Amino acid sequence: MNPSFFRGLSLKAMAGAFAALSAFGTFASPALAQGHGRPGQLGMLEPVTAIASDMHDFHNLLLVVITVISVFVLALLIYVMLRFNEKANPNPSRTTHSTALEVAWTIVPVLILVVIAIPSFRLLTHQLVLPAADVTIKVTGKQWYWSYDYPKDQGDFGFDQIMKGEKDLKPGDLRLLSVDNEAVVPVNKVVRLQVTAGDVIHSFTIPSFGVRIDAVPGRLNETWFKAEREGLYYGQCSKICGKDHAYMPVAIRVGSDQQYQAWLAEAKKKFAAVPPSNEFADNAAARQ
Ligand SMILES: [Cu+2]
Repeated sequence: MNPSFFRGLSLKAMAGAFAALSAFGTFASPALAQGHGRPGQLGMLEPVTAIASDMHDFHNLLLVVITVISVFVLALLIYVMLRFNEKANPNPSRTTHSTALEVAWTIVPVLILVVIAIPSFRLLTHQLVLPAADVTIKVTGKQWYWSYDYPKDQGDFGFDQIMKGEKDLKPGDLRLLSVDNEAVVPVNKVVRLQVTAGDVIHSFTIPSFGVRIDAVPGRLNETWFKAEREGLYYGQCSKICGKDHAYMPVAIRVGSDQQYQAWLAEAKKKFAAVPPSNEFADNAAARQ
């Protein structure tokens, strides 16, 4: 499905109209855009891909739906307590069936679920149908770090990404998030991620991209993202994988084409001595 069609539909308008209702509004101001959380921050990290912003719109739509339902049920409960308690209503009605009411309380929830299902399945399709990729990267989760492999057309090298310890932190670094080797990708390009694991199940997650996919030993999972803004984006392993689960952050820098090419040239030399830890899987084979 055409992504602009996907984004253009009324979901955004509906969610936007009700965003004021959202106590955890995700419409952060652009000045606060960054790929990691701030102290005291409410809500989610600012999205930098179409999928991530669609996810936030969907979240806001659901927030409206559940708020309206909860308020409605609460109002009904209060009304019943006040209007039909023993004192106010000493002679209760003997009614046991109301066809109209029963039809209504079946149809209305079905319609609500349909309203939720349409954008939900559209979003899932958008995530699961991979567009033609400009860059493919393989990511391998290990206890307790990530390895990246860039295939032949990108220079044929691989490296490990390990969290910086407290004593290695420099000014500007983030505790528990900064790493020794950031992975770099180009802005506004479709990046296909092939994700697997070398030991136990991990989960590769970058909230700003709307990306979260399990890294499973012996299985190659695929996902994609197209980051629309340059910056340094962080994530963390999101599947309990062992004692250092909390210490295997993900750090991906989105740069311009020139920055990406410059980094590739440098990385090719820097990581030449380190042979790729995993053979790059053939994509066609992986899809079968
Ligand atoms: Cu992990």
